[in-house]
Amino acid sequence: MERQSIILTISLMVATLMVSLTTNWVSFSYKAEAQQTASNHVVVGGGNNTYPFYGYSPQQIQIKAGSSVVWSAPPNAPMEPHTVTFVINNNTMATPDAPFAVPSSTKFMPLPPNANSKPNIVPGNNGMNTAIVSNAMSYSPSVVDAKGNAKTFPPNGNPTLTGNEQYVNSGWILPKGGEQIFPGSSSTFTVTFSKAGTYGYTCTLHPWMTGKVVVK
Ligand SMILES: [Cu+2]
Repeated sequence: MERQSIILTISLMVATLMVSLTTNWVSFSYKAEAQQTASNHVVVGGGNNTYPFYGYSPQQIQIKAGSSVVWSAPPNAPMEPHTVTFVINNNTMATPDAPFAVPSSTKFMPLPPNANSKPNIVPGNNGMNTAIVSNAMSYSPSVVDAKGNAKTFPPNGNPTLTGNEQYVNSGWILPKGGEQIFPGSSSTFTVTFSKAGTYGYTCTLHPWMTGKVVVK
């Protein structure tokens, strides 16, 4: 064999070995990552301050009827709030800010006093003014039942989704410690699914974030 072709053969062997090592390493690290999340656990958000992650991982999860899914914000993630919000009836979608009608006699007082703040009030019908305020149904753990009754509940309320609800919202989910900065928020949210079906959910703050729970 000529010297050049020997060098070429050796180079090819080294290249093949490197490709094979790299492939094994990639599949090994992928498996290691996949094993980090339990089958009923979904990570909400994450990343770092330079590259925050806007999403749920895994994006789709499959469970058995009667079991629960736990969502949580990873520790050390940016203090960026997210929600896990099931909007079964599209009319119940809650925006972060919403208009409310108040009697014209009602005055809004700034808190703290003398703060540089002013409610956004526009004239409405029938002697009512309209104030634009933050919407508790978007920020807080809340549910709209089958009859349309809306109520908020404390963080970690662990609601059960029977399939008849129109709207179920986790409220703000933040990394541990976030509840001190944003009272009423939580680092985890658990929902029990009693009935088979496919349940899509979204984040009220970032509507492009979507996930799915398949209950068999
Ligand atoms: Cu979000």
